[in-house]
Amino acid sequence: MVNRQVLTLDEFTIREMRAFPKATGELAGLLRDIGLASKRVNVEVNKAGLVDILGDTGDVNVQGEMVKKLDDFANSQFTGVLRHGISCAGIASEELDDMVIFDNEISRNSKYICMFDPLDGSSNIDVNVSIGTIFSVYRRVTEPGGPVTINDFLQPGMRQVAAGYIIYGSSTILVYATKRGVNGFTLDQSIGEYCLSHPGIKCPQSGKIYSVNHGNFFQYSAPVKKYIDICQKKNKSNGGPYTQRYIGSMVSDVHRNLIKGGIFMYPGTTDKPKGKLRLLYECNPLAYMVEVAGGKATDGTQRILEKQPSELHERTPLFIGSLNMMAELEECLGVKI
Ligand code: AHM
Ligand code: MG
Repeated sequence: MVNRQVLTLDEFTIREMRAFPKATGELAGLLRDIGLASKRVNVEVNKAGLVDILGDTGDVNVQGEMVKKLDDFANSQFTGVLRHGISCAGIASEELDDMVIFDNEISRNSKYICMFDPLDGSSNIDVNVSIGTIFSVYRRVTEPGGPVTINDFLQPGMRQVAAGYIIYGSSTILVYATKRGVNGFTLDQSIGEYCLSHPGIKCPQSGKIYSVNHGNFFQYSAPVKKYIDICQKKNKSNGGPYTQRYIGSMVSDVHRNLIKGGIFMYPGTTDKPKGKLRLLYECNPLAYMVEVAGGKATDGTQRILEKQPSELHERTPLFIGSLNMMAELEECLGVKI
């Protein structure tokens, strides 16, 4: 039986907005636009095996990675919907070299900008493993009325107004956070609506799952190796050994750890001291969500959300998850953040 009593995403965001008498409804509109784009992507993800949308486009993106056709499709859906919406003045995407300024009357007067990774976990597209979209919303620092500038995008993560992700998995779920909390909405395919299914998500303080790419083990620093060692040891005080889970779609790994408790790590390696993940499109939004839910996110030396970005496609090491596991990690790293 489908429960028709639950709130839809729109109903929920409008109710939230009513708590702020000065709210204009722009943020609710922006979240609705993101929801709409994600439903279109969801349709394509679900039939990906049937149509010629898998595989590579033959292009290489700004990160030096092969662009998958579905990546490209997702990127154009999110960009298009936000461009034609009434709440967003410009976007930056992991798939595009530069920011896109929406140069029309309505967009110029909008107060938000949005950044996204249109399809995270692209290497999993061809093999039916969960993938997702990650997004991040900031209030612009330039005055509405004119075009956005790079300064609107290079803001520290703590200035996010909202952040979220959509996972196209065993079911499709949209989870987003504002400073008021983190809430999850499962797509009811029969009515085409996201319905509130995970209200008030809190990240458990302790967990038993650690997620890391073990293939890179010998390239990690000695303190990171030491922490992985602790994760694998029998340990009465922390319930170890922990279970290792690594999907290779960060959005799914972090979602699972957010619900069940756990830690996700993408440390720097000797080859790539800043790791692989992008600060603006991947780390900031997830760090914001996990912090609102009561967890923690650092790069091993400072809070992710306090990092001042210097370029759109900047990378950073990432450690994110349950408070007690993050504390254990910090002990190994010899820092207190
Ligand atoms: P992508 O945005 O190109 O998909 O890359 C990011 C993904 C993350 O989702 C995932 O955690 C990581 O890459 C996996 O990388 P690796 O295969 O090096 O462990
Ligand atoms: Mg990604």
